Amino acid sequence: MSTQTWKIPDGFILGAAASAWQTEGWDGKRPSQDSYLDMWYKNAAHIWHNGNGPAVATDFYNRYKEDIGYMKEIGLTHYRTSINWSRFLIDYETAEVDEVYAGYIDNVINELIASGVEPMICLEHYEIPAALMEKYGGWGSKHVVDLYTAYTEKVLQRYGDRVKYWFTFNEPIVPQTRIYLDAIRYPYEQNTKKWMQWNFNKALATAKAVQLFRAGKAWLREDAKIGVILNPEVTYARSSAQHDQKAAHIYDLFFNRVFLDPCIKGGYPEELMELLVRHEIVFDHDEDELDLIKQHTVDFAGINLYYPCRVKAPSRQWNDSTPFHPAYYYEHFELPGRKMNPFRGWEIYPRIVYDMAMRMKNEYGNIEWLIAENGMGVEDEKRFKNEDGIIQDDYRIEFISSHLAEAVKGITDGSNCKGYMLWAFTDNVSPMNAFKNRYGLVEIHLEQNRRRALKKSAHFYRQIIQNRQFETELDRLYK
Ligand code: BGP
Repeated sequence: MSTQTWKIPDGFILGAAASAWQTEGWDGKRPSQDSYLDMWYKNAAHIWHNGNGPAVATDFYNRYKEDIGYMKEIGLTHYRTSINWSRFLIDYETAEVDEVYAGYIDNVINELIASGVEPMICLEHYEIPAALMEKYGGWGSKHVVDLYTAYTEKVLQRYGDRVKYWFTFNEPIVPQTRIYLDAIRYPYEQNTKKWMQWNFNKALATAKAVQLFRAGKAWLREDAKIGVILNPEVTYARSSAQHDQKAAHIYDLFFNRVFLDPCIKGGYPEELMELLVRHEIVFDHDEDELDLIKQHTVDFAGINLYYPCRVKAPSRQWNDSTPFHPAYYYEHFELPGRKMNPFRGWEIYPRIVYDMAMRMKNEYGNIEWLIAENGMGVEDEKRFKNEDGIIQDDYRIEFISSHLAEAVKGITDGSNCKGYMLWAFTDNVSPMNAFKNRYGLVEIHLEQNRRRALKKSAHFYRQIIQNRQFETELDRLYK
């Protein structure tokens, strides 16, 4: 079989990602420090795979030195995780810091740097304090935006001297889409207007964090940058027909441009605003807030890319008594013959990376960006073990190489893509699918006290990082 060799540009980041709540576990956490995720898990543990959840997770809180040792062994250039807002503070109103947890974050950052792995820190990966959900309705409240800004200030003051890459949120659209659009997460309320308010308030919180960042340069490394991690779904219409194109266009406005535009361009698309007016879901805002968003766009963007989104014009009748949902304008479409990851139910289509690269170049001012997550979750990986007990995850190796190849193509064609972060470094806890689909370069043995073991993909990743090149099989490329 013929192969193609891909060269990785100098300075290109090759790292891995995770988050606080998906790895740390609750050891040492005070009873008053539940996050939204902790509250959801406590209220509905029965829907979490085999009852696993954030309570122990990977026990990174106690085992970070061991894990960072593996990062060093693999040679990761960067590791991205989050700070758990709900644990970082003792009092969310006064932003009083929990010195024990803050000391642990100090240790993690220092250990990473000492191991030659550059930390990237995200300020919110769904870890809003449960108390703020209960008291103020979470991100629906402008007061919560201010509390987040006060938390951000404490974090930047404390770690700004050592961390170059900062992110305001990971996938800010996701919690409210699951909670208020689809109503599949606690507290199970379908409310499209609240969904839109959360979207706006998180864009506003990003702008406020950027404002603080620019004003607080004294605490920061000279080369520090602040960005946001978004998960725009690369959206393809079923056909070239106008009705299908319209479905894709509107999907893109509601689910992608709703964050891409305010965070990168500083404002909302007019067409989106018209749709919000038409369906009576305009968010509560004033001119000063819009101006703040306009003046404080991010330095760079993290983009999480897993699967393509395919849509077609809706064929069903909308029931008049059903409140508005963007699905009024589209239906999902399954491409016949598509390649699937059946465990996660996501189509595999590496071309999304190239198409996103071109979009960032052509529509978003060729802003600096990186693939902040990409990876493949597979169930029951034990069946792929060889006689030495090492998981032979060739499917993951193929997944990584085919997506990375599309990134290299995008760079060749002028996109400002600066790196690739694999999801995830170790197996970890997914929302509800906790430890079901395994994503890691490093296996976590749940039955053996969470013992760690490198998978075949970890060795492959180490080689890519060392050699700065890799190969793909030509006939597997996506045209
Ligand atoms: C992203 C999240 C991650 C991670 C990943 C894999 O959306 O940022 O936190 O969970 O998806 O998805 P899942 O865990 O649902 O399989």
